[in-house]
Amino acid sequence: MTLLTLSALETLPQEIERPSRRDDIGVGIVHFGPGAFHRAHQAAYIDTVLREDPRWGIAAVSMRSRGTVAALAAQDGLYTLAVRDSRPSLRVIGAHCRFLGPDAAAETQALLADPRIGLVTTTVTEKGYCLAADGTLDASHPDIVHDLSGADVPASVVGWMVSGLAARRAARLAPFMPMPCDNLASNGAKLHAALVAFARVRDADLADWIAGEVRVPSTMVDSITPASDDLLLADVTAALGFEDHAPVQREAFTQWVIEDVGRPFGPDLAAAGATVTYDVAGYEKAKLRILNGAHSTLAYAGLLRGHVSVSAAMADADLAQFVDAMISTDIVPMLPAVAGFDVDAYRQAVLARFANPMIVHRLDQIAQDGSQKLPYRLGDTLDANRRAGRLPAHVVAALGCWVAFLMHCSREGVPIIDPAGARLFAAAAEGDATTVVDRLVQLNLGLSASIAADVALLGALRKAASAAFDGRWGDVLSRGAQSQ
Ligand code: CS2
Repeated sequence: MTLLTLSALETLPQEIERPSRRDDIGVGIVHFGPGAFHRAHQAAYIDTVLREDPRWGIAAVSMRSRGTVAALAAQDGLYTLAVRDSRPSLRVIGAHCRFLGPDAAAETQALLADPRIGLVTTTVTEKGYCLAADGTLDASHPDIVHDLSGADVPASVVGWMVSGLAARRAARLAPFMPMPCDNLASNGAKLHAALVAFARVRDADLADWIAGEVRVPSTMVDSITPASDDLLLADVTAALGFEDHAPVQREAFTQWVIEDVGRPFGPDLAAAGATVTYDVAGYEKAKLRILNGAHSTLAYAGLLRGHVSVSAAMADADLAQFVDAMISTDIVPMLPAVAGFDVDAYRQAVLARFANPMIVHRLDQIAQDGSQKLPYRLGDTLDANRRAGRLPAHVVAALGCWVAFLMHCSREGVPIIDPAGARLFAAAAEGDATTVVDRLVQLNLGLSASIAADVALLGALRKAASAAFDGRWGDVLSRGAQSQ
């Protein structure tokens, strides 16, 4: 079958939305990490922007493998976005116009130095920012050590950005605006601080320039995007009549909240549906703690209870009730109020989104990288509760499920997909749940080292992990009754 390329656009079935692709599209954005989430989310907004303003085409940079960029390049950057909802739809996106793999370092460097590039966005997952547990640059991270040793081609996104900013400064050009699009609280402030810290090791003047001249907005990104699978490929190919090797799928709901940093972002993202606001922190916290916190909880508890997908876990009434209670009892009371944001409506909407039967979002996808995700998703809620003198029993139970999940993986020989996977595997291999909790706390892995001094919390965590590991579900899921 013929591949989806520009020449296919005219013959696509009528009902498939297509890009208003013009020959004059220029590259205005460099994006690191063109995985499914980026293609389903930011790229769809940019595709809308390009209808009005052709300057903001995306150069997709993949630092590790050529797979995705090669597939996109072969299709003239076109791919299908399948919206899986009660009213499913297909849209061909055409927002990308350059495709740079690990073999294209010189081109990437040249693009970052090019003043036409206004925005450098990233979706490299939480671990991709090379941050330590306290959210600052991890100077001992192998990629940072590599980049700071003066290697020609950076391995980290922080290294890439600093090298691009250095080139801008050397040429007396304005900096580009870095824009992180991953699920980290205060992602803009964290990336900014990491860029400054990285530059400081090499060149104090450059560090000062980045501190003073470069603005990094924080963003909240949201749209449930299950990994692309064979079924999607087959569905899309059948509907298009063309072969597409880079399709993505997501729910209809999509949200992009961007911090207003007092400078234009370049593309008019607000006109394309993004929210630009001074108060991104409120949205960010609500999303990370409610949606992502509940997601991770469903992932670990759901996998332990034999479920495969989020919607299947939501069909487990005890689990669904537990997660709902966790949001209301432990999470919402610790959220700052955001003007015009109805948190209860948000809670209900999130739970309804999870139950969407059209989306098969695998729990094992969400369960990955727990040591990186949990501090933002559940840890911040835990801390806020402790500061308020409360013991958030549901959150403790959810963390106990993570520990039990690690113990099962380790004892059944199932690899733990996490940057700290080998250490987690070793920590969970032997001993009872109490011992494993204590080890993780000591290692500051997923569970904060500060818990060691919090006797009540440590005791509750040990109990929760034991109950979850033993499968005493009555105890795990009724934790709410003990909330204080
Ligand atoms: C999920 C998120 O994989 C995960 O960890 O919790 O990717 C989630 O689907 C998105 O943040 C939704 O916007």
